[in-house]
Amino acid sequence: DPDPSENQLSYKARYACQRATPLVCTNQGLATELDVLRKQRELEGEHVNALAYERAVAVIKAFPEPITANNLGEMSEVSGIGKKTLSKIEEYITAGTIAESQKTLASSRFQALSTFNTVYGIGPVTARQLYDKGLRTLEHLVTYYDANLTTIAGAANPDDSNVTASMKTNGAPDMTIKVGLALREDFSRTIPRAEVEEMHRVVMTELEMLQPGCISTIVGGYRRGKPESNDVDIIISHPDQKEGKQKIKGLCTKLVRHLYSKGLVTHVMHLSSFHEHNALRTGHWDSLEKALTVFVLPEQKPRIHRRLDLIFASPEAYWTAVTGWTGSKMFERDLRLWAKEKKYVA
Ligand code: DCP
Ligand code: MG
Repeated sequence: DPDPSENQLSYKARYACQRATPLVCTNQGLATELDVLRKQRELEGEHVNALAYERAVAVIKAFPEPITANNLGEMSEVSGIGKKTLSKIEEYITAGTIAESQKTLASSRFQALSTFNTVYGIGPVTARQLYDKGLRTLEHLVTYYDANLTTIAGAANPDDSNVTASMKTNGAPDMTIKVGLALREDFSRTIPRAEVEEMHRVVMTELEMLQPGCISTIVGGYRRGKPESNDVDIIISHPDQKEGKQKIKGLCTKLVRHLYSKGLVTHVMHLSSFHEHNALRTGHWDSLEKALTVFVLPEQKPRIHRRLDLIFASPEAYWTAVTGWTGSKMFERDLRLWAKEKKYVA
C-alpha cells in the first residue's frame, strides 16, 4: 500500500517535486547570492558544480523560515546541501554577503558572458566562443552578426531550410542569434498574464479555422503562477481518442505557415515536422512536433515581439506533455529521478 505521508509536501523532501515552491521566498537574499555562483559555474561549463548550487538554491527557496545560525543544522539535513555550500551559507549569515559572489559579479568576464547569455540563442558555449574572439558588449555582437531589424526582415521564415534543420545542429544557428540580438529589447520585456492569455486566444482562434476542436493548455512559468513570463508556451492536442493523432499530424507546420502569412508570427527559429522527430530524440528535446517562434498581437500599439513556443501532442501524450512543459527545470529533473526511484520508468 502506498504510504500516504509520501504524498505530503515537505521542505525536507529530497526531490523538488515533493516540495512546495513558493513564488516569494523568505531567504531571497541568500538564494540570489548563491545563484550568482550557480550562474558562474554554468557559464564556465562546470555542469556538476552548477547543478549542486542549483539544488541548494531550490532547497533554500522551499525552506519556510529565515535561515539563521540556530536552524542551520536543520538545513544540513536536507538533501542537496553539501559541506561547501553550507560554508557559503554560514558566511552569508555572519557577513550578510558571500565574498566569492561579490568578486564574481565584479569580474568583467562574468559580466560579458552573462550579458551574452541574455540574448535568445546564445548559450554558455557560444558566449565563451564570442568572448574568446575579443567581443565584450552587446554592441560588439550586433556588429559581429550584422543584426538589425533590416537584416532579419523576411529571414527565419517557415520555408527557411535553416529553420527546419535547426534541430540537427548542436546549438542555435546564427540566424536565431541574429533575431535574438535584433529583437533583444522586446524580448527583455516580460509578458503580463493578461497578454499571455490574449496571445493564447488569438492562436487558438486561428487554429480553430484549420482544425476545429483542438484543446490546449498554457504551460511554462504561466502555469506555475508567475505574474510575468519571458515567453509563452502552449501545448496543443485534439481530444478525439480515435482520430486525434491523425488530426494533429503536420498541424504544427500548417499553423505556423498560417500565422506567418497573417503577420502574427514574424520569425520562426525552429520548426520540427512529424517524420523527422523520432530519429532526432536527443538531449532535452522531446519527440513532439514543435515550433519556436516570434509572435506579435494584431492590434497592439506599440507592437512588441514576443517569444511563442507551440508544442503539439497526440491525445495520449497530452497530459504528460503539459506536466513536462510546466517546469520548473529543477521540478522536471527531480520528477524524472523520483519516477526512476519509484520504478515508474526504466
Ligand atoms: N524546460 C525543461 N528543461 C529545460 C528548459 C525548459 O524541462 N532545460 C521545461 C520546463 C519549463 C518549460 O520547459 O517550464 C518552458 O521553458 P521556459 O524556458 O519557457 O521557462 P519558463 O516558462 O519556466 O519561464 P519563462 O518563460 O517565464 O522564462
Ligand atoms: Mg516559458
